[in-house]
Amino acid sequence: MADVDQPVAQEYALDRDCTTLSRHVLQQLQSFSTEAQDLSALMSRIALAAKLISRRLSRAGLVEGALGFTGNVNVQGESVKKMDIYANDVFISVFKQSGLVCRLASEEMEKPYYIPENCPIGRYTLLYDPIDGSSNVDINLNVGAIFSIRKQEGDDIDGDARDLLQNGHKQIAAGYVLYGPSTMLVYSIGTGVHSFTLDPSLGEFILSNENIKVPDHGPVYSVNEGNFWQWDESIRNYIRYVHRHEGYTARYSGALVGDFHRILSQGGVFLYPGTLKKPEGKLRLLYESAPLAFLIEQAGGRASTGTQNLLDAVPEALHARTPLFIGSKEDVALVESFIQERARESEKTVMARS
Ligand code: AHM
Ligand code: MG
Repeated sequence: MADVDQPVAQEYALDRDCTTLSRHVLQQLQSFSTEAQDLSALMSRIALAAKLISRRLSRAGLVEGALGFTGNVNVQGESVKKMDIYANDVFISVFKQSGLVCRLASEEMEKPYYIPENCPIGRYTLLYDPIDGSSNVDINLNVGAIFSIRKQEGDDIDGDARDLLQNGHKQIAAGYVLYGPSTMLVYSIGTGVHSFTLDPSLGEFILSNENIKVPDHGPVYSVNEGNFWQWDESIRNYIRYVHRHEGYTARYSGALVGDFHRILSQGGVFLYPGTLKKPEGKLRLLYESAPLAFLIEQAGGRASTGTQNLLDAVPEALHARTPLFIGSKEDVALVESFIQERARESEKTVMARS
C-alpha cells in the first residue's frame, strides 16, 4: 500500500537539502534588508573559505608543502605551520572584491589586514583563527577555525583598530568550522545556534541541526591536566573534586573547536585557566574565546573568565588572552565557585595578617 505521508516526507527532505547557509541566514532574520543580505553574503564567503581549507586538509598528506612548519614565529611567539598561513590567506582572498569586509584580524597577523576597495561599503570586520589546534594538523586529527563579525565603529584613520577593543556583546555573528570526519559549520547571528554539514557531492553546507541547546550539566571536563603544577589552587581543587566524584569523564583533543563541539552536544565544561607561564591562559579573547562565548550563550550555556562573564571582558590589545571556562551553566558555575572560595580564603588570610 502506498505511504500517504511519503510526499510530505520527500518535500521536507528536499527543503532541508536546499537549506544552505546563505538561505538560512535570510530565514533567521526574516528580512531582505541590506544588513540581512550582507550577513547572508558574509556567511557564504566564510563557507567558501571553509570548503577550500577542507579540501586542502583532506589531501594534506599527498600535497607538496601542505604539512610542517614554515620556520617563522607569529606575533604570539608560536611556531607557524604552513597550513596556518594557507588558511589565513584563504580568508583574505575570499573577501577581496566582496564589498563586505573592510578589515580582517587574525591570530596570524600582528595588525589588521585592510581591503581598501571594500571599505567604502563594507563596514564589517572579520576576526578569525584560521586553524585552531594546529598541532593536530600533521597527525591528521581534527582541527577547526573560529570566526567573529563586528561592525566597524568610527573611521579608524590611524589603522590601529582601537574600536575592536570592546566587549563580546559587540559581535553580530560568530561561529566555527570543525574539520573532522565530516566538515561542519556552526554559527549564530543572535537567533540561536545552528549547524551545517558539508556535503562533498554538492559542495554545499546543508542544515543539520537548528536551535542547538547545551545541557545544563554534562559529564565532560576538558582541560590539559599536564598544566596541573602551573595552576592556581582553586583550579586544582576543582580538578580534585571531579576526580573524587562519580559521573565525570575527561576528554581533551588539543583543539578547542573539537572539544567545544563535544561539550555543546553532550554538556560539560572546557577549561583553559591561567598558568605560571601564561597567567592569562593561552586563548585569545577576540577571535577564540569571545566567539565561542557568543555561541554558548545562544545555546543556553555560559562562558566565564573565572571572575566575570566572558562576554563582558574588554581586551587591552588585539591579541589579548584570557582564562576560559565554557560550557554547561551548572558546570561553569561550579568552577567559578571554587575560584570564589579560594579568593575568600586568601582575603581572610590577608586580613588575619594585618
Ligand atoms: P592554536 O590556535 O595556536 O592552535 O592554539 C589554540 C589551541 C586550542 O585549540 C587548544 O585548546 C589549545 O591551544 C591547546 O593548548 P595546549 O597544548 O596548551 O593544551
Ligand atoms: Mg590557531
